[in-house]
Amino acid sequence: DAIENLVKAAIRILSNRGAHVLVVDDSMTMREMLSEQLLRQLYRVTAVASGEAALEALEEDDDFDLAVINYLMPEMNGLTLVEQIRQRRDFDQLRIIGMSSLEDRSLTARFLRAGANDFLHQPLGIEEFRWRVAQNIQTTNQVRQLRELAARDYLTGLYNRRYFFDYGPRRIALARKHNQAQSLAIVDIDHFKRLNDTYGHEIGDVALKSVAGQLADMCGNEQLLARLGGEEFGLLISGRNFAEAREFCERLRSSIEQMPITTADGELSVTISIGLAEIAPEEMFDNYLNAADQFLYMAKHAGRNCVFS
Ligand code: GH3
Ligand code: MG
Ligand code: MG
Ligand code: MG
Repeated sequence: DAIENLVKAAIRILSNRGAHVLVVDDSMTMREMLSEQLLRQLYRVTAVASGEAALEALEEDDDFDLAVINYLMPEMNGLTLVEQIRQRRDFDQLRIIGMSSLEDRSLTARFLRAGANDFLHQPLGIEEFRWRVAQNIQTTNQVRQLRELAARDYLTGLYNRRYFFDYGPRRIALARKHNQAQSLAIVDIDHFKRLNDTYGHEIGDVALKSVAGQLADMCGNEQLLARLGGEEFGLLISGRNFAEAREFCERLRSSIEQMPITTADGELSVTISIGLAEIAPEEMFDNYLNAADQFLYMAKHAGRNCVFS
């Protein structure tokens, strides 16, 4: 018994790293049975007794991968709950498995139509349950991985151009709603062609990665930083007024200038130029980019290693 408890505790600790499953069933016996089974599979489990509680749990926590939902429940039934959830989370954000002990074979189709990915008739075959859960979670993970891959630049690990153009306008709209000041910067490494010509492309890549890493460290998660192409980066700065954004760009510039880049050929350093445009209300994303680009052009003509706005 002691050993079994120890094993259970260990499983619980380990399970904190696994996928997160929401169990919705008004029967406590079922909740316990399903939870135990899921914990054995090393998932994290949140079990609730009603549709209302399920919606609350989803509201609080956006890291759920799968919901297992019973049909017959006193207040809100499972079908309605699935419809409600689908208004908030789409197929690749959250998988849903419906289940019921009713004989009614039409439930499968009704659950699928409402937005469930799968349906199981009770009494459950435990092996079947395990595999359905595992496969649904595997699918969410794969979709997530693909999304992440599609959003990232291979060389630097930063977000890529596609993500910047997809997500940038949405971020601007969101910050506008919250009345947050925003600006857009384009950062470009100076004389990068010369560096490549002098030291070779491989060392050029090392320098590019170092600059990207330093920019990412300084920008943190609040700013949207992406590699737009070549040695050029886009940076959406939110929550700083224009003077603060300019100071921030100046800090970026100076930190890159002072950063030693270690390569197989010894240490070297690079500089960056930055064009910065303030984002006024009601204007289009492309216009800011053009404005920032023109400032960048001026910075280059002014002798590089400077910020223009
Ligand atoms: P400026 O100061 O005016 O920006 O000059 P520059 O040489 O940096 O600009 P230019 O646009 O003339 O050249 C950019 C160079 O960046 C050309 C290309 O060889 C290099 N480059 C673009 N992408 C990569 C990359 O992924 N790796 C390496 N090593 N070099 C790259
Ligand atoms: Mg250039
Ligand atoms: Mg350049
Ligand atoms: Mg360039």
